[in-house]
Amino acid sequence: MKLTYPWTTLKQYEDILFTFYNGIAKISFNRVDKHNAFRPKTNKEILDALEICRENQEINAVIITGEGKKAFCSGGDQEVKGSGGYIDESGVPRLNVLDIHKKIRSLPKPVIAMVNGYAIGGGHVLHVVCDISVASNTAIFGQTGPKVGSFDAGFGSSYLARHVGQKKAREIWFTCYQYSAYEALEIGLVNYVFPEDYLEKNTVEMIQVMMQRSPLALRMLKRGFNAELDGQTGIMEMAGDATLMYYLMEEAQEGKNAFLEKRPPNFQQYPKFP
Ligand code: S0N
Repeated sequence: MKLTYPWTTLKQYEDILFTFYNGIAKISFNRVDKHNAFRPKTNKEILDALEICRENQEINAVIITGEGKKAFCSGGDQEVKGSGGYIDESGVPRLNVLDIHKKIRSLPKPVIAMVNGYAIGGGHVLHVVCDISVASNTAIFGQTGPKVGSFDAGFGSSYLARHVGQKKAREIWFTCYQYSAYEALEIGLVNYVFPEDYLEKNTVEMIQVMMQRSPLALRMLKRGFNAELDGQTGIMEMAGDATLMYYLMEEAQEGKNAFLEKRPPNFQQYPKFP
């Protein structure tokens, strides 16, 4: 029997569930009849939920998962794929899953992919961009792009190669093979494999350990891990957080106070660490 927690709804959506338990937000794809494939609306809802995760002080970490027993996410909904992207209600083709990749990497809190079944295509890329991936023993991983007429040459390939190495990443994309949870574990694609019924329990317990650590330390570590791959954007994110910490120091307060008090600032009173 699946062990779960008393999650409460944070906000109602059509394509996802967005729930909360004990400092953790959970975003679940809820398109079970399509193996949790995403359409533009799904991605828009996830972007909204992730923004709430960023702003809400009670949320320390985020789980991304899929409803049902079969799929985490099977990627872009092939039924709404047009030329130029996935067609939304307005008829405009979009590739807005890329905004989710950026948002997950930018979110100053840990994001954990809890892979409960198929993580395929764009669904596979989603777990790749998360900070940590845990899988049930029933999970199946793989890309399908070159089989169905798409590819992700962004994080879906470059960051994947950082996890599993260049040769394996090319194999994953060029062949579109599918990999079991234990194969994924062996090649460094996931952090842990748990029995299906214990997936949520063990994931939450792992996050509870992270929640005992300093949030600002985790935030700066995430920035550091990202900066190396993200170039100037990654440096900007890390620099932004360095500025945040500087603002918290008396030395920075002195500059502002001196300006408001119409006096020269006295920065010499603060230590210069060697
Ligand atoms: C997952 C698979 C292997 C499972 O096979 P299984 O168990 O045999 O189940 P099925 O009978 O195939 O599926 C059950 C029902 O679910 C529907 N369904 C499954 N996947 C999708 C899907 N992606 N879109 C729409 N419907 C889906 C099935 O049709 C079936 O429904 P019924 O019962 O009514 O027939 C297998 O399902 C599979 O291979 N699925 C397709 C996986 C796939 O190719 N996904 C798309 C991959 N491409 C992307 O994700 C594109 C990513 C992308 O677009 C992108 C790239 C770069 C930059 C940006 C983007 C972007 O997305 O914006």
